[in-house]
Amino acid sequence: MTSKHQPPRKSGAVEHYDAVIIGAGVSGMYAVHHLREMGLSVRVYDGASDVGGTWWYNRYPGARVDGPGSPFYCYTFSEELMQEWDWEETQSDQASVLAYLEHVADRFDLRRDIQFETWVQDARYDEAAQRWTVETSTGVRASAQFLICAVGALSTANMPDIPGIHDFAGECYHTGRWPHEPVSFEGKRVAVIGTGSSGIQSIPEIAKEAAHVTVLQRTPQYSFPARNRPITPDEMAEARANWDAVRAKMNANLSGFPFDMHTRSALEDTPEQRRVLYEELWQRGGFKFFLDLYVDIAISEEANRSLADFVRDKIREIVRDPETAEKLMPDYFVITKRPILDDGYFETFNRDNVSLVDLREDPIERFTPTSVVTRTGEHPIDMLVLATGFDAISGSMLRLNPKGRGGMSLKERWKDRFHNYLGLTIAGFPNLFMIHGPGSPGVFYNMPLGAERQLNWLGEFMRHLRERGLGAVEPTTDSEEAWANEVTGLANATLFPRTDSWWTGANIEGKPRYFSVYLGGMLYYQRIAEVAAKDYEGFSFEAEHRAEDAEAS
Ligand code: NA7
Repeated sequence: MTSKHQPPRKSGAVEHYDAVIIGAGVSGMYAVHHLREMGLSVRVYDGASDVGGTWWYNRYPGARVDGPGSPFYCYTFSEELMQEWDWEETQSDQASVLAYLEHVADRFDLRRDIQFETWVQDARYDEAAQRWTVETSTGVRASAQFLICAVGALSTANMPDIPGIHDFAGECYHTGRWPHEPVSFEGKRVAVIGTGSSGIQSIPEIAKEAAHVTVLQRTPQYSFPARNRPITPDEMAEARANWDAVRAKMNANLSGFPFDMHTRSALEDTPEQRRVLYEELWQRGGFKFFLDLYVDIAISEEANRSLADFVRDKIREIVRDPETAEKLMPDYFVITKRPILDDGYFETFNRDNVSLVDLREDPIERFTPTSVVTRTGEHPIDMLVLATGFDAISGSMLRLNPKGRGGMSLKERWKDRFHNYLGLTIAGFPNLFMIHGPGSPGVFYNMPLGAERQLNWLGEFMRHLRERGLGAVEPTTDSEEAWANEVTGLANATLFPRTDSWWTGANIEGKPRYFSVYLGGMLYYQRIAEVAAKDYEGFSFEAEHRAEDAEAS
């Protein structure tokens, strides 16, 4: 299918732009808008057939925003956009978020600079020309001074390598690659591998329709009630009326949402007082649970244990069969895997058509064309749902595998560690910029707002280069090392690195194991502003090559 939005392009021709942007998700969309406003010529390539990125791909049943939610998971760059868009629920479903992004694309006429159904197959830096050349799956080639990688932190699907999985003859879907056509579970025996957000959101929905659901669980999860509800017209009107103040609060808040920050330690309260707070937050539900918690839940083992015990008690209370409840019992620090919001997940195990296999004691041995075989027996199935997550944060950059100075590939450069400076740039890869890459606050921050803030900073950086006749910029390896120490120092002050999670890369075999997210949240934007104020400290610059120099070399 050729995208309806695109004029035909001539195969083999080289097109010239100021910036090539890879990805038309939340970040890439703002990149087009912002850089175009600055007067740059831009071109975006995306493999999907429309905008939305992660929200275009993740169409599985039950997919919803599971962060602090609407109306604050949104762009902030346009007052009019906020005034005209009505969010309907606190935890917007995938279709609503995608409808919003489609509206943004229409409103700001973004699609005219986006080429869909086009994968960037190769991106190479040309040292003489100080430009990037990209080759695409449609044969179009482009050259640009700047390469913006808006490739998504959760977009490279993790496909489990289990003996016989390719022989399975029934329907098989990864949640992050869900079909656009309706999927029917009616009368089917469905196995779901994975109990992260995608599994926990989809399992209750699948169970409502399927004949039987077998949940194949490798790690039990702490999950919290989403308590999704309609946003009232009054709430929407209030957010609009106070938009300037709301936006200021979002920018000042550690995680980018308009809420007050809490400073109380769990250890200042008695166990009874803690339980009262946890119960109140549990009943209210939503992601605000985590924002209104004690400040040291992810820092102090004792504080953490108090919440972990509370959630374990809730699981025992909800799940009627004690054996199943024990299998669902997480035994690591709570919230050190990405917190999950659910709509009746634990209750689903009280249904007659749902069973749980604990893969730690009963691992999958293989698939046959009609079943999954675990150590203790065979489970005949008609459908397999892979809710197995992503090669997160760094995975999509590695899939792109750009080649920098001297043809060095990113896979080579990132063999042992995801070297970067400010989560934005990589030594040896001049003029390449990452949005939500490793070393940035990315997935620990309100992502649309984070993309805006990174891109606003980058826009100024590009202006700085152009005004001074600078052709190329990259960080020094010393500044990369100092940044890595800063990122690791923040992480090591918490319990996060002590749990296996996609934040640490532990979900992907052979991946370097360390916590690669900058945990300072909003402080990051102060840090990058300081770097800019010090004449872009930590970077090395190259003057623009004159055309005749480039030709001679
Ligand atoms: P996650 O959170 O990475 O969850 C993936 C799940 O799949 C998790 O339970 C994994 O167990 C499990 N998994 C992965 N590979 C296997 C194999 N080979 N065998 C058995 N189980 C496996 O991905 P999601 O898509 O749910 O969520 C990603 C983010 O999207 C989410 O955090 C939100 O930010 C939105 P594990 O825990 O690794 O033992």
